[in-house]
Amino acid sequence: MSRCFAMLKPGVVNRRLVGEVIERLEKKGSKIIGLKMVHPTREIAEAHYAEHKDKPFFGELVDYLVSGPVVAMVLQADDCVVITRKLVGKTKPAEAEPGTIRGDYCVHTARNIIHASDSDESAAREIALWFKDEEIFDWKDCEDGWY
Ligand code: FUP
Repeated sequence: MSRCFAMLKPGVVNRRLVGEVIERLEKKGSKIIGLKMVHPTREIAEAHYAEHKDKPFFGELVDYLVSGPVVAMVLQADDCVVITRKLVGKTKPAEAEPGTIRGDYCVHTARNIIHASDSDESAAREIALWFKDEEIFDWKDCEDGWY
């Protein structure tokens, strides 16, 4: 079992797409073990995207993330990072295949509606950044085996 951090960016909340996007992740069979709405501080937004701090789009990216509440979650499944990234699609909406979340719901890279960890190491770092241990619930999965 591995874990992936995913975050619906402020545009998803604004466009009333929270349920629809979560439904896609949940129906795949990943287990939601953490879920909360949070209005990110600039500090957490900058820490989250620290790897991009020297990129020209960093300022805009952080401004977007702090512009309203996000929905943060922790997913768990076999190969959870790979599964989640496939559902999310490529970073640039123009390259994201129809049927993926980014392929279906956005046109601007800077507003690409969802974040998902790109490796197990990033997932561990991001989960620790956004969630306290007591906010994660590894509940007994009665459906385990059916997915
Ligand atoms: P991803 O892991 O798919 O979210 O992609 P990156 O880590 O490369 O990018 C993080 C965020 O930076 C993207 F979600 C959107 C933003 N970005 C831009 O605004 N312009 C770019 O050219 C690349 C990324």
